[in-house]
Amino acid sequence: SEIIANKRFEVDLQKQSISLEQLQNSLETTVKQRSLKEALKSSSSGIIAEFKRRSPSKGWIHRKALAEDIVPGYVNAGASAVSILTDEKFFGGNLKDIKDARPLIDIPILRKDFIVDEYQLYQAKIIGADAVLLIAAALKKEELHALAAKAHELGLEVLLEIHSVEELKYINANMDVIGINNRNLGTFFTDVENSFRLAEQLPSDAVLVSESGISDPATVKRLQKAGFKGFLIGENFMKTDNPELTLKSFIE
Ligand code: IGP
Repeated sequence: SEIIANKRFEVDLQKQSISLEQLQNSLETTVKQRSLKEALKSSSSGIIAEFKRRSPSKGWIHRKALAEDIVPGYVNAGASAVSILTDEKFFGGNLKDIKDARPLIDIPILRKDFIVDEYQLYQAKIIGADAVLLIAAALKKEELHALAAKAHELGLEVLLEIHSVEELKYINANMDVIGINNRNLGTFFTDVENSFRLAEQLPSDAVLVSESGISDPATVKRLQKAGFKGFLIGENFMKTDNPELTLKSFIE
């Protein structure tokens, strides 16, 4: 798609100012790792609260939001992990958003972006992310599997995003968490039933996350009953005046 083509172009540009080798050399050897998978398996809220300024479907949601203001509130309210969009062109994010949030919180951070190159895995590690999203719809199976192996080598967990039965073949032992996206990538329309439908096809020991369009606590409860351990929620927090309070209302 357009987003993926743009991402490949962007990464090629970034390599011209900082080479892959330079990134590799700036990796620190002793970095604390926080497990997204374990955070979701423990009896916590399971909510992965997303920091997202804009989206292609909604336009600006919260244009001036700062990660350092919002993310600690998510933790206070009981999030199990946070997801931070780092794509600039389509989502108004930045690597700096994770860099700024990292020292303020001690729960797993997911780098949410369109990962197409191992270069971005090094970036993720350097800015302090604990996990990365790999999107089946964006990559060939072999490409995705190579990126997942590299992510593990760097000490990053992998959240594999699927949205249809055809993508079940992407699952292998390197996928720590499986996310089912409720958003139709063609129409941007969200339908939570997609999670229920696909969950039935997944191995019972998979740690499942339902992604997108979750708008009320009752839906979280229904998903929980169907075996979901994680709930990735962005817009419904970011669009309110007080994302922390909104998240709280989902947990109590
Ligand atoms: C969050 P929502 O509808 O709660 O804002 O959705 C998250 O699932 C969504 O941002 C997302 C996404 C993605 C964004 C899911 N997969 C891939 C960018 C790329």
